[in-house]
Amino acid sequence: GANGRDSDGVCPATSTMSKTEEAKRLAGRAAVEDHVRNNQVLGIGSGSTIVHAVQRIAERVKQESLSLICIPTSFQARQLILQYGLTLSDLDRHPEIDLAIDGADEVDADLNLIKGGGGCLTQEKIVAGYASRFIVVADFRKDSKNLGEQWHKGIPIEVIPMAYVPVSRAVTRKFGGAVELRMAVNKAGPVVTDNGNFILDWKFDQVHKWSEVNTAIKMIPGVVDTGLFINMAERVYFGMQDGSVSVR
Ligand code: ABF
Repeated sequence: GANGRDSDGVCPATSTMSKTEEAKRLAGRAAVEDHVRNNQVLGIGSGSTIVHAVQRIAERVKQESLSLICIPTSFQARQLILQYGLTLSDLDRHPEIDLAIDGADEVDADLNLIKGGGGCLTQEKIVAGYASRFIVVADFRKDSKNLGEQWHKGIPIEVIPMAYVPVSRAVTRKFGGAVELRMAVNKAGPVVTDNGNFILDWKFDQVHKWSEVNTAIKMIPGVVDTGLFINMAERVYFGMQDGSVSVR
């Protein structure tokens, strides 16, 4: 998938759709069914689950002659919008979004999220932040009680490249744990975001007050944004293993 981590060890070409992929599909389609309406400005998230939502949006645009405008959260989302023939726009022309739909890496009991496993957190947070409503689509693996119980790769933090060392030190000094610079899959260099920045993955070692931690990390000079989405999601659609969709 776009994030290179959705394969479940099952090859889609040779098997039926995996349980996880089917769960993503159910969640993505259900959210579009319930919330997309004519004349909306939509925020389009990133990752592998959102692909299914975009497919359903494109079907409905055709079948119901919907008039929709799509604002991407990443280069991937932009390509997806274009590939499915949807109307691409931006926040200059549409600074108010009616509905943003996006994936997540983990969702806790209060609908706080970890995002950015795929690297697109900053634009995702901007789009979600200027949307009247923010709906998340995910498979059953993302459902969690406390952050960190399901997602073990830490909290992504987008940083200005020149500051990644002092930011790493400031985060561990204040909040403990360990910080890693995210490297490209071939280890040839760091991952570079759509905004030309680096990503730190902060592996925290205790449960924190996430709202406070998020604010404090954002205040560290050099930090662009964090993958903590606190109090932003209105509803989360989980595709379940039994083929149902659970809405929280
Ligand atoms: C992006 O893709 C990220 O914020 C999040 O990490 C991830 C979700 O992707 P997937 O749907 O592939 O799990 O939205």
